[in-house]
Amino acid sequence: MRRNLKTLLKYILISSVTVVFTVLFYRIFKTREYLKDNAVFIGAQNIGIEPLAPQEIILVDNEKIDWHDYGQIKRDLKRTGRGEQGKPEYLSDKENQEYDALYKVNGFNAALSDKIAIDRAVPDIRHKGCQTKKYLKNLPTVSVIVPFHNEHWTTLLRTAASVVNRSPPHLLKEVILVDDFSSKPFSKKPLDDYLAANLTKVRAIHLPERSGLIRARIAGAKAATAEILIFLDSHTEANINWLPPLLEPIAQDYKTCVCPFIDVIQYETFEYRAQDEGARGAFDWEFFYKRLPLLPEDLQHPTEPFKSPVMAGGLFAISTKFFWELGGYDEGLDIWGGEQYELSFKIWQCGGQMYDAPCSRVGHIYRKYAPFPNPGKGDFVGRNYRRVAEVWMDEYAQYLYMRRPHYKNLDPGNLTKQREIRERLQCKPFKWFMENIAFDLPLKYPPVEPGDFGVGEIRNLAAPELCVDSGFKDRDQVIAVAPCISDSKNKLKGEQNFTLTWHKDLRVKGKSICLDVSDPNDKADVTLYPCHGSKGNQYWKYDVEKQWFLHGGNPRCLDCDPGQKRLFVRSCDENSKTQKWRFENVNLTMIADWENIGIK
Ligand code: UD2
Ligand code: MN
Repeated sequence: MRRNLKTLLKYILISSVTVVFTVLFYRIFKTREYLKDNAVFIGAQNIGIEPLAPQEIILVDNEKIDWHDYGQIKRDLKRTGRGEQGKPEYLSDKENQEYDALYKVNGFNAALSDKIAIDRAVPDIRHKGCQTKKYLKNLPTVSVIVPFHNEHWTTLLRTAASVVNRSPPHLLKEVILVDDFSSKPFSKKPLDDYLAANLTKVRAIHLPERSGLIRARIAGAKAATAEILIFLDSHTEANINWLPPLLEPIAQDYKTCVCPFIDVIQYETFEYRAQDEGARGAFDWEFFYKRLPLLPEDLQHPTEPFKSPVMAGGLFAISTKFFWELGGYDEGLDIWGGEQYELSFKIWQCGGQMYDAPCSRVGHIYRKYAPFPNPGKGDFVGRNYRRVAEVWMDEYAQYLYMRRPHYKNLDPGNLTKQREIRERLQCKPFKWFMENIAFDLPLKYPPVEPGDFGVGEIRNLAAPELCVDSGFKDRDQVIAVAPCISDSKNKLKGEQNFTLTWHKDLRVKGKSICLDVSDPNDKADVTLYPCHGSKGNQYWKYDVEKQWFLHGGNPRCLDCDPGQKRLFVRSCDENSKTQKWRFENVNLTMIADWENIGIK
């Protein structure tokens, strides 16, 4: 009996020990697997792969910390002087002598830049929620790459200094300035010497020939040694705590590209301010960079990264691994332009994703004009666009060619390598990108422009001798009604031809000046203003049944006072005859399809 009990106890003991060990082994094994999958980016080598208690490691992996450098923030706040805190600054009369010469070669007020400290403080204009946001404790290391061609020396150095001063030192491995065959004297030895003496993490690579910004970035990326590549323009300023929000999404999934919010450094005064509250990157069918509104779900989480169809181009973070898996940039892209679309399309179509991170902000000088002469390369922008369109855009390329027929005659060069990349990575069709990522782009930028909803004179029903007349006026001027020209035998003067375009604005025919109402009060004046093709003050809808011209989202009706010849908008009234208008030619089919054309 006793023996039996003893055997039973022994048996229980052995089995429980086995169970405990199996569970423990399984957990260690799983953790190792987890670490292996993420090892490249969570820096597993730093935290040690031999876990004592596996649960703790997982905790460490997901641990988030406050990355703010409060010492630096405090020092910055105390700074006073010219252009400090991103305040607008001006040159004195005496200093003005250099203004013109430096403006001409830079396209911005470089003389003023020289009066502002290289390490000036910029204002913290992030969303308030960013101040308390925490990010993963284990973040990957960074190489910052800055291509430059004839950048002015103080804006270049300010770019480098802002990165060094506002990045956690153990994350920032190096800053590589890639000198794209600049001819300004400072770009050579003086720059190297300055960096060696003052900014030791920063070095310059001098390219032996003009390579253009795309190949300059590739050269920088080849020299880079960190896990993440961050590209910046050479006239930027990194803002408070800019790095962690860019890195965390990549640490979580290496096939992710993250862009900061790009703030505006005003080209005249160097004032630092926000561009807007954020938007998704897009393009029109001439390949001008455009922006689409945030989606409702994005607006709900103002400090969270949101998906963006295309990047602006100059400022973004990407893992070194993913960048090279994608084949880097197309080396056939020359000088400037198109690479932002190439990389964006590639990222999305080939299994990656792209985000904008609202809590990471970097200022950029948008030049007043591009000061660099064409380096004798003809229409390099057109050729670049053609390369990108041919490789990535499938049947959608035609919409570009429709607007720029001469692209069809440009020789894009050899595309074999690029097509191979698309094939090898089994990238999705452009149609997939348009339907899933840039799904709202065609509403604002239709591949084929719809016609007009209506065109012609706008005649009042209560006073049928009167028509809306813009009177050859210009921006901000109030317009009225006047005797209809078409009735007159002796050729009255007036401007009474209008188009209700697919943009849902009412334009003076043949001009890009629109009927605009900004006053919210009753009987508000109608003025003229350059068409901006977006909702609000310039939105007009024609109601065929009621013969109303409805203005704005909270509609009021176009109305007039025939006695005073005044034109205005006021609340719609079914019984008012002065609110009824006959629009000369309306496209009834298009009007019936109102909701599906242009903006909603
Ligand atoms: C935008 C992008 C820019 C790039 C460009 C399209 C932003 C803020 N800027 O124009 O990064 O994507 O669209 O290609 O998103 N550079 C060279 N070699 C050259 C020409 C330029 O190194 O032959 C440098 C230049 O000094 C600068 C960078 O490339 O650092 C971008 O050029 P940019 O500032 O003239 O372009 P930007 O901002 O007008
Ligand atoms: Mn730039």
